[in-house]
Amino acid sequence: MKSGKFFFFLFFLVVFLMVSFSSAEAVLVPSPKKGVAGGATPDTIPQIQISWFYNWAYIPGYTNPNQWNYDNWDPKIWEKFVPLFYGKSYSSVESFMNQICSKTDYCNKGNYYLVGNEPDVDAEDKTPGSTDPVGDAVFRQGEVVKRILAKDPTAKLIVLGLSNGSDLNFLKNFIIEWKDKWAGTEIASLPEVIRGWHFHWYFPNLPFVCPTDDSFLRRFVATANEQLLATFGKKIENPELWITEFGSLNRNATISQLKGLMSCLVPILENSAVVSRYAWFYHGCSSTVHSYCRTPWANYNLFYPQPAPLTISELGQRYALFGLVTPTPTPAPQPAKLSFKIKFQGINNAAPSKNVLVILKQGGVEKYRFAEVNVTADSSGVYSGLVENIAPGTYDVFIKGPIHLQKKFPNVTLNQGTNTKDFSLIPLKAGDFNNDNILNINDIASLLSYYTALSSPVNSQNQKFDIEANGAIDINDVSLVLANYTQREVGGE
Ligand SMILES: [Ca+2]
Ligand SMILES: [Ca+2]
Repeated sequence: MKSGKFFFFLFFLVVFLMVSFSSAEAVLVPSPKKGVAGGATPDTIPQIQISWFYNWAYIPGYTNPNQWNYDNWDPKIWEKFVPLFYGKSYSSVESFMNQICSKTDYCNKGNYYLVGNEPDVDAEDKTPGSTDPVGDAVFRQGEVVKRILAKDPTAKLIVLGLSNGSDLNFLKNFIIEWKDKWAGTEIASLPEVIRGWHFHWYFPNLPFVCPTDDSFLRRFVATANEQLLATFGKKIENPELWITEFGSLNRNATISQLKGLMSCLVPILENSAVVSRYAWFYHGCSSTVHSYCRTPWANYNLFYPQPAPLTISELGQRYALFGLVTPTPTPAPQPAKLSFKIKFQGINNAAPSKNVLVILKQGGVEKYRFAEVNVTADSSGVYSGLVENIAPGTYDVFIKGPIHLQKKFPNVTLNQGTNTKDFSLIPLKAGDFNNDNILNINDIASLLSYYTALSSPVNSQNQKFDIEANGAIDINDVSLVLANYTQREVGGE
């Protein structure tokens, strides 16, 4: 082989090996922490490989950035979206919540809401010229929190949204002033009302100096808990920290520098034990509407600013490769078991075991039929049995004894694993000797044919007519059945 051909061969061999090795690896998925600030869509989410996004409370695509409108939202978006409420927009939170709760499945599911966006920055959440931004934030974010909780008491609230996590005085004063401002109200105890904090982490100066660890982030969380403890006497257990914007808005930064910043920050955020989520700023959007979109895309957008459909930028392609993890296999749902107790009319002792029929229905449709379920009695005649391998859910349970009419136990919820249900309060009615689930003259006639003496000893022929299982066919057996025979035909349930 000439050397030229050999290298050609070697080249293809290497390519072949790379392809085979990479295809053998498990497909990676975005970590649950990884997100983006901005209006992601079902089209752009898989391109940048994110698990969540938020967008300052208006619709993706920014057709009208000042209006909430979830009418046209793909329901899938709610698996990734977290609403954010500006403090300054607190008066419209109620109508926003009405839309979320009436048009989506997000409400009252223990989902997250972000509160506040840069209360320390003029024209963001800070009124320009305000002399008391902390007091303003305490008041406005408190008003937001109250309105969210009024519609969704299960809401997990992530508050504050400072533009810079090094402003620990703002954080401390926010906690102190919250106590003064909201004392005696339903949101008085800040550590019990919120789940955690969010802030932004920006690197404005070139060249970027990459932090070596997450100490900056841990300091914020530790300071928050120290101040909560000092002010309220309690802290938040495992408080969440969301970095709701990170990156650089330096317009002189090259793509290469921004990629470098990304390469440095994403692993720190991903590996930090105190960080719950992070979101790169900025997703990218239509060039015609939002001011962010009109800046040169190379600064920080993950998608070129242009009308939809958006095209992923070089930076977006880079972000897609970060923060990927091996998917944790979702455990197969464990089936349900139903361990039940049941009582048969007439039996109050440790009578012999029986085989019963157990049927499970949903909406009148039979889902499971267990033809011969062995049940055994305790000393007071309460029988126990078990049926297994049932998909968790809510069922109507029907149980029929060999000589007892079928009984319905409605709306029995079965969860994964063993479910213990006591159906023994009302016994199954005796007397269906031919096991057709109807008590009628045929059953009465056959019983009477064996009731030939005041007390006939039980043998293999007549045993089933000894309802009480006391060893004899007697007046007690007959009177039980006759008492049940209230009409021409008594059917099981
Ligand atoms: Ca019958
Ligand atoms: Ca008897």
